[in-house]
Parts: sequence; structure tokens; C-alpha cells
Amino acid sequence: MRADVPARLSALIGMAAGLVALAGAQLLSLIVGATSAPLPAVADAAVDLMPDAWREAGIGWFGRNDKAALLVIALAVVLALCALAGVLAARSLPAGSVVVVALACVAGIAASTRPDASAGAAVPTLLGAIAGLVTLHGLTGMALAAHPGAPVRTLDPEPASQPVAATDLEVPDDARPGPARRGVLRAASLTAVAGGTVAVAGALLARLRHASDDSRAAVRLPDAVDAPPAASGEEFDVRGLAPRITPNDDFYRIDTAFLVPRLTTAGWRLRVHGMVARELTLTWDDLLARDLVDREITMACVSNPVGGDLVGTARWRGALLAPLLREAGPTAGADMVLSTSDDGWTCSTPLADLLDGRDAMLAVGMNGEPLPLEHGFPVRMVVPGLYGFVSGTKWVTDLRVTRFDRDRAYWTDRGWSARGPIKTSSRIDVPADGVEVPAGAVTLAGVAWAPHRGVAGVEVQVDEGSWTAASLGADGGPDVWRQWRASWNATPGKHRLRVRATDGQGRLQVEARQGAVPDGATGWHEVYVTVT
Ligand SMILES: Nc1nc2c(c(=O)[nH]1)N[C@H]1C(S)=C(S)[C@@H](COP(=O)(O)O)O[C@H]1N2
Ligand SMILES: [Mo]
Repeated sequence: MRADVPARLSALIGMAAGLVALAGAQLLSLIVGATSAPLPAVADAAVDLMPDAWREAGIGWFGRNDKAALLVIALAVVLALCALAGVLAARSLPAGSVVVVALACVAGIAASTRPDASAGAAVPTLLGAIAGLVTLHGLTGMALAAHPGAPVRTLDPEPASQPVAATDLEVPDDARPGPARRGVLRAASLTAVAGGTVAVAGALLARLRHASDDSRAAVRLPDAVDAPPAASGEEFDVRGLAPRITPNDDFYRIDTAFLVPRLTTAGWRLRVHGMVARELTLTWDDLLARDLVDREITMACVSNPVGGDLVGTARWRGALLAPLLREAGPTAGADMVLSTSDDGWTCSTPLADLLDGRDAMLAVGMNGEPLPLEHGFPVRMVVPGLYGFVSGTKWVTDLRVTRFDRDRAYWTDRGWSARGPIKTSSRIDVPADGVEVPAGAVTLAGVAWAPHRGVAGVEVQVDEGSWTAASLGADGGPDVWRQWRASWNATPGKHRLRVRATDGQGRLQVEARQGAVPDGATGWHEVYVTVT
């Protein structure tokens, strides 16, 4: 007996299954990562594997569209193989399934062996393939039922178990234009169209999503015209002690963005307006054309508790804000700059602090790289001496010169202060709270910061003993925190260790404990250790 599911229908079913698989994988790759999308992964892998001559020929034929052409070719090949899988499946489901599984294996291997593959890069392909197999089996089953001349290798060898099917068996194919057949055709077509639509939508979304990564990868930051003098003194290397410069990956992140805003340099604009003589609009190129400076600046979050780690120091590269604001020309009476991020977060910075000669900047670089996306790519504000919530606007696109009595920022509307100079703070990193240490010489170490005033001294105390001066690590200037270190001759028992700093103006860190709301926590950090 001949299979009488028309080849056109079974091929369509195979392609519908393939498109469902691609759609599923494409959507999942939005979560897992760009390189896990099967089609681009296969296309990229093919480029890597093909002989140089082919690659050059491809570029010769398709020019700048070589990537798109490659994707179209890959899609055509995959769909052709899926059509084959559909035709095979109408004769033997396992045979058709094997083709789909083989395709998924090739794509999964391609995705997980890309140089920048994320963990689980094969997962979207494998889950997509499962969706494809389910579709293939479902539609093929419908087709076999509607075209019962097919040699169905069912698990149940008795064909007459269903009276309806038995009747169908006797009806010649062309004499039976039954609704079941049109139903299968419609289901297969709809599935193919839906799968194709979702796959294309997913690919477009992925493009949007990855435009930002691509834009960042393409950035070449100009050199700084002015770099900070090398910090004088030693950087302490004590296990557990915060390094002088915080690596980007370890830098704390605080923002209200549920999804990280994904900007591109090409799309970025900064508008400077409000109480100014001349409104300005800057593009990315305008910004890079300005003199860029490198500065080490310690940034802290107002919600950092005593002893907390929502603080870090980076070497920022950017354009100074003061000259830019002067070009716009603030008008009389203005006392605040309300900055707004691409996602609508707002921040109020005293105009005086931006113009008083400190290195307030529009930063584009962080520790030698373009800003990481989560730290504000492509441009953020950094202002020495002020908590991030009143100075550190990430993804900044708008500066409005205004007055404190006219405008309020995001956190000010939620019970936090309108202004926020960073309070003098110090922290014990080593030993950690609650640890056991052996008696004898014990190294105490930590960091202290009083941004824009500088740290003049750090003292430590054991139990109720006298305060003794710690040695200070490298001095990067008043905007940068300082490491400190002290040696303690530890005696057995439980001990309390405390630290306090004095700022560059000779003022001692505030002892009284206060919580972070509304303008930053105060109090001396203490840890307890057991000496054995
Ligand atoms: N757009 C935007 N910028 C923002 C915030 C935010 O929520 N949205 N949070 C601010 C706060 S409270 C802090 S402490 C700093 C933190 O910067 P970081 O995440 O790069 O460490 O960013 C500031 N800039
Ligand atoms: Mo913050």
C-alpha cells in the first residue's frame, strides 16, 4: 500500500515543525543570550569552517549583506531538511524525527561552541527542537488520519478498531475532499505562518536587544588629555581587603531599572536646557570631540549601611561638566541640575557643586572600558563627593538647569533628601565580623572615604582601649578612598574592633548611629572576633 499523504502536505508539515522549533529557540535565546540563537550560530559556524576562498567569494557576491545572505541560505537549507523530515515522517515517524534531532544536534553544537557562547547556549535549540517534534508528530498524525491510505505503522495493528477509520479506508482518495483534509492543510499552514512570524519577531527583538552590545563593542574611546597623577604610596595587598580600584565586575550596582536600558551611541543625545542662555544638544560624537579626562573617583550609595559595600572606586574617563554647563550659560537664580535617564529616573544635583571646580563629569569610560551597560552605557554622570542618588545618573539623556524649589527628583519624592554629600566613612574589611583568629600578630585592614574632602587619618580601637593611628595606603587625592592597615597583638578571648576616620578638613567621622534615610548612615563600624 502506498502512503497517500501528499508529499506537498507532509513537506509543509515538516517546515511548519521547523519554524515552530526556530520560533521557540529564537524566543528562548532572548533570555539565554544572542549566540544561542540556532540559525545565526549555524551560519557563523559555517563561516568559520568554510574555506577562505568561499568566504571571500561570498563577500564578493553579497558585499555588506553577506551576513543576511548567509542567514537566508541557512534558513533555506534548514527548511529544506525539515520538509524532508516531514515527508519521511509521513512514512515513518521515527525516520522523520531523526532528521529533526540531527538538525538540533548540529545547531546545538554550533551554539555551544561559539567563542562567546554563554552557559546553556544549546538549551534554546534543544527546547525548540522538542516543540518542533511535538508539532511534527501532531500534524503528521492528523494528516495520516485524514489520508488513511497511508501505511500507518501504528502500535495497534488492528485497523478495524475504529469504525469511522474503517469506513474512511474504503473511500478513494480524490472522491473524499473531506473537511478533515482541509483541516490538516489549514492547521499546517497556520502553524507555519505563526512559527515564521514569531521567529522573525524574535529575531528583530534580538537585534534591538543586542544593538546595545554591538554599539558598545564598536566603541573606541579617545585617549584622555589629562590623567590623574599616580597615587603616592603603597597599595596594600591583604586578603579580604578591598582593592584601591574596584574592578567593573565587582562594582556595586544600584538602580530602579528592572531591565537594563539598552542604548546605542548612535541613538544617544544629551539635551542641556532649562534656565540657560543657550540650549545645547550633544551627540555621542560631539561628546567624544571634547577633551576627555581620566579621574579616580569613589562613588557611594546613600543606602550603604555602616560597614556596607555599596561603595567603590573606578578610574572614570569623561568630559568635564562645568565647561559644558558654562557654554549653556545658567541664568540667575538657577541652583540645581535635574538630570534624567533614558528610563525616566531623575536626580537633583546642586549647580554649585557642578561648577565649583571639582571633576564632575559625563563619564563614557570605566576602568579603561566603555561603561558597562548596567553602569550607564553610553554616558553617565559622576560627581565627586555626592551620593549616587543625587549625582550618578546612568544612561543620562537630559540635563535641565532649574531650582530646588521648583523641581524634585525621584528619591526626594520618596522621603530621601534633596541633597546628599557623602559622609565620612570607614570600614573594617579584615578580619571579617565573627571570625576566629589565632592569638599573636593580626593584621587589621579596611578602607575609609570622605569624597572631595579626603581622608586625613584612620584610627582603630580594640575593646575600650585607646585609639591608635592606622597606616594609610596610597593617596589618590581627596576624591578617592584610602586603604588602611594596622597590626594588633591579639590576646585570647572575644574582642570588639572599631574604626573611625578623620576627613581632610580635620573633622572626625560621626559616632552617633543613624540609618540611611534620608541622607546617609552614620556611626563607627565595629566587628567582633574570637581570638584562640
Ligand atoms: N538612571 C539611573 N541612574 C542612577 C540610579 C538609577 O536608579 N537610575 N541610581 C543611582 C544610585 S542611587 C546610585 S548609588 C548609583 C549607582 O551607580 P552604579 O550602579 O554604577 O554603582 O547610580 C545612580 N544612578
Ligand atoms: Mo544609591
